[in-house]
Amino acid sequence: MQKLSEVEHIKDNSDYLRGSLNESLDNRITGALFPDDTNLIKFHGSYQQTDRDLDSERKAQKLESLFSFMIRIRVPAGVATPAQWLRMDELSDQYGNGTIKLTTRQAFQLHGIRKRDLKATIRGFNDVLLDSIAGCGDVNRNVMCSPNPNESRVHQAVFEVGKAISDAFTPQTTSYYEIWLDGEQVDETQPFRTTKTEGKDVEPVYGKTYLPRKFKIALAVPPHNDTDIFANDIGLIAIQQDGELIGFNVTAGGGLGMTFGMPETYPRLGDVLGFVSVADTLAVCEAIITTQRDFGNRENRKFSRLKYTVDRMGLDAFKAEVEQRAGVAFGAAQPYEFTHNGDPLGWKTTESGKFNFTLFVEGGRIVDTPQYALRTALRAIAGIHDGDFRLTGNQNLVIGNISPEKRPAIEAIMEKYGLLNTTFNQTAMRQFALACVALNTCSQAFAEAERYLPSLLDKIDGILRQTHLDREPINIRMTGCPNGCARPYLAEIGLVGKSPGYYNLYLGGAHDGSRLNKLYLEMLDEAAILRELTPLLEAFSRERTRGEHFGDFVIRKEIVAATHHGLDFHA
Ligand code: SRM
Ligand code: SF4
Repeated sequence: MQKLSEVEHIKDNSDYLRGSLNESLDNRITGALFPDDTNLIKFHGSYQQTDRDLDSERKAQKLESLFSFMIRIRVPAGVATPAQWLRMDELSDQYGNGTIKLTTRQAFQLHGIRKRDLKATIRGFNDVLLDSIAGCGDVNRNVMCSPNPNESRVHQAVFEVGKAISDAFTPQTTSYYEIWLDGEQVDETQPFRTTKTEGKDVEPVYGKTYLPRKFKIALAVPPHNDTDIFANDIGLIAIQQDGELIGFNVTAGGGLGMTFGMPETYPRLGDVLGFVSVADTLAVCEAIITTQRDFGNRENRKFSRLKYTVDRMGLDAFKAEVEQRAGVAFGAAQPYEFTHNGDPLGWKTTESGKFNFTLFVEGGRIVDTPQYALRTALRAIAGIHDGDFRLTGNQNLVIGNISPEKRPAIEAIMEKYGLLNTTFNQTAMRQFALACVALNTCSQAFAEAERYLPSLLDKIDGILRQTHLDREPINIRMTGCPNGCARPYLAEIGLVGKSPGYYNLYLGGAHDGSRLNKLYLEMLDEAAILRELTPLLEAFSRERTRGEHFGDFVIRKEIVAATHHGLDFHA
């Protein structure tokens, strides 16, 4: 019998995620919630945070920390309408810190919202049919999908499967509507469905204690691994025949978080279980989710992710359990090839003769600065756009489905505000770079990431130009802690914050996201990072074989050993 963790008791006693959230929200004495509710609000898509830049100053003045909330708004498969974009833009000013964050899982985040404004903010995006249920918490999160659904018929079909998965595994509790919108589900046009039986909430898939831990699903259409499917609890690799989607190779057990000093925790790539048809996909996903629900560790949250369940059960036993629950036998995995895990930037024509423009967004942050009025530009585009917006899994933005009639006007706005210049005139490494939020809002951050990486890249750009590697797409990713939110362990160059100003350097990830990297050196400051990277990049430029990627080069040269499984990550 497992000794359940504290969070399990909080979920169990919460009456389907209500807890005392209403009382917490009404309490005017503090800007914070009651402690248990800080856990429950995650399931509603929000985190209580403090402004870490101000924490010590406020403490010195014996003031309460400056509490505010981050809200993560789900955007299934990353597709948003211009009206939704405009509303996010408006809410970020009205209640947030004037910025919108495009996350590494194709969602929106608003930061800096005061407790008193939470309801108004949620109402604000509910009006345009967006919600934040399951943005965070021990449930299936925002489902990721290759962000160009209209690029081909297969993309469109994969997008439909992604939507169906998202709908099937959205929590069904009425508490979200009750707490934030003062009622139960208003009508069936609302963003997600709720279920009651005999007047009581039910969660047909999750049960009242939901999953042991967060759960993530992504779909990808080869050759683009732009959703980094191997980092997900479930990954679905689209398999096509004669231009039609026939099914998916299913992966299970991916996840990247680890804790420094605890080698029993490790990043792990999903294993390919086998092939399933489109018709069986939902049943197989449900079987994986319920296997994790019933077999996952509910005692110690450090070991609760599916990756540890798979390694504890053994892959064969896990697969057999899934097949038995789904009533589906996996077929042999079908051949596929990924070539990269970044976003191809710039213009693309869709099969129906419209246009997609993938815009580079540094750190995924939509903000106006004196030099670059990105938020203003996108507001202007949303005001006239007749297509949609697709958030990518690499913190970029596709202005999608632009009609030939609208393209000149949209292009003129992009030209006026410098969007074309930012997208095209960068080193390829910067275009591929990812950085997590880290300071000043993330409670877990040991070091800077999003606020610092651009200035580090300014210096690395110099080395790239000298070594003629400025057009070489080497992927670099930085996080402020080992949790892995910018997927640094899948990067060719991974930098993971250890303490303020110091990073561990990981090398040897595959360019297509199919191999983890390995720790090369610990506790490097900026000078040391540049000192270490310079000779490696020089050697790469001189000695690489034709078409060889940097991640493969450092392994061939035995600078680091290849990591074949999460269990070897620390070896
Ligand atoms: Fe993450 C926790 C931000 C993608 C692994 N993540 C957090 C929190 C909520 C910090 C916290 O627990 O207090 C961060 C909020 C910071 C802030 O101020 O906004 C945070 N994670 C993010 C985002 C916004 C990073 C970004 O810059 O884009 C991404 C939001 C995605 C979304 O829309 O849902 C984000 N996080 C990821 C990913 C990447 C992915 O899913 O592809 C990972 C690695 C994959 C994985 O899940 O293993 C990731 N985040 C974590 C973990 C480690 C989980 C683990 O198994 O150990 C934590 C900490 C935790 O869960 O205890 C975490
Ligand atoms: Fe915060 Fe760490 Fe995630 Fe970065 S990787 S957002 S520092 S939890």
